[in-house]
Amino acid sequence: MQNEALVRYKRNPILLPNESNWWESKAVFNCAVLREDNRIHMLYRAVGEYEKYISRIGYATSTDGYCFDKRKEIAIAPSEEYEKYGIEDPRLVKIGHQTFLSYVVLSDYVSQRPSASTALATTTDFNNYTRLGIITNKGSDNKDVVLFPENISDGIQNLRYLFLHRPSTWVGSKYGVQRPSIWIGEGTSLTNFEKHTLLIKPEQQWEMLKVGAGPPPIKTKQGWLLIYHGVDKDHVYAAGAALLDLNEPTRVIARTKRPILEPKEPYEKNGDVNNVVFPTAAYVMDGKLFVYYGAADKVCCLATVDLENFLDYVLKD
Ligand code: BMA
Repeated sequence: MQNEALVRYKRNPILLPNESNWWESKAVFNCAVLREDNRIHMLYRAVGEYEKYISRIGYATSTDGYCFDKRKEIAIAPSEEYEKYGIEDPRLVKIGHQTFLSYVVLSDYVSQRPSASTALATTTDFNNYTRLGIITNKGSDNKDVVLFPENISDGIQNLRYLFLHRPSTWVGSKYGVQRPSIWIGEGTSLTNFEKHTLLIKPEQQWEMLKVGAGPPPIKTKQGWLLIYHGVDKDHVYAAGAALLDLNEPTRVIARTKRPILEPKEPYEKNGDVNNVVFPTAAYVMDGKLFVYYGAADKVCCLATVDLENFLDYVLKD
């Protein structure tokens, strides 16, 4: 396999800011995508000014996964006190028949200083969204929260809900990790995760500063496929991948040593935040893995790869 495991779509970026639509005039990036039958739904983060830098969420739809049509109106605007400074980086997942959206909120929910938490909402039609509130622990400065698309049985008791999260304040000897890392949370309901296990911490140079989950994990024969981002000492954001045990996802089976994607193209190197590839959505269609990522906090992009080849690569790297 070549240097990077993922192959960029030739016609990237797939989504650009729209100068004539005020709320998405500056940047559209870090999208959530959900594939349902013949329709692909996308929710993306949009910025329309740099003074307050408040993010809103837009909606787009596609039939092939490459070409998306944006809806003109805002899909979700901050309305709750805890969303006061914006809603960012949505992630979509379907559990059973229900569609869930986890998203970062910036507010002074924790202190006078805006800090990050993650909230949850549901939707049945991508027009109306029911808010379920904040699901991360108070004070954990928590982003990159993704739910597993199904519950896992512990073999004895009830089904467990699982999610991945990145509590930035959970560092130091008490937590057994020196840098913000990916944790796996388990709970009996989606709004109450009581058990937390450290899953992935920085190991390679390219992820030395911190790591965070990307898209919700994808179930494959070889395990749960997790794509994540890592940040190096120069604040370059690159992507890696790991496989988690299907029955016991707290167990990491494999993990790439090298980035599967790193900033190379001009649209990844130059934008509102330079040198960023930030994967936030993925699915498999006809044996092909589609990975959507934000580039330089400015635009949405796509990279693909044959799933079987990619899984072999993750197991070998
Ligand atoms: C992270 C998040 C993302 C952003 C990335 C790179 O902390 O804020 O929304 O894309 O930084 O700036």
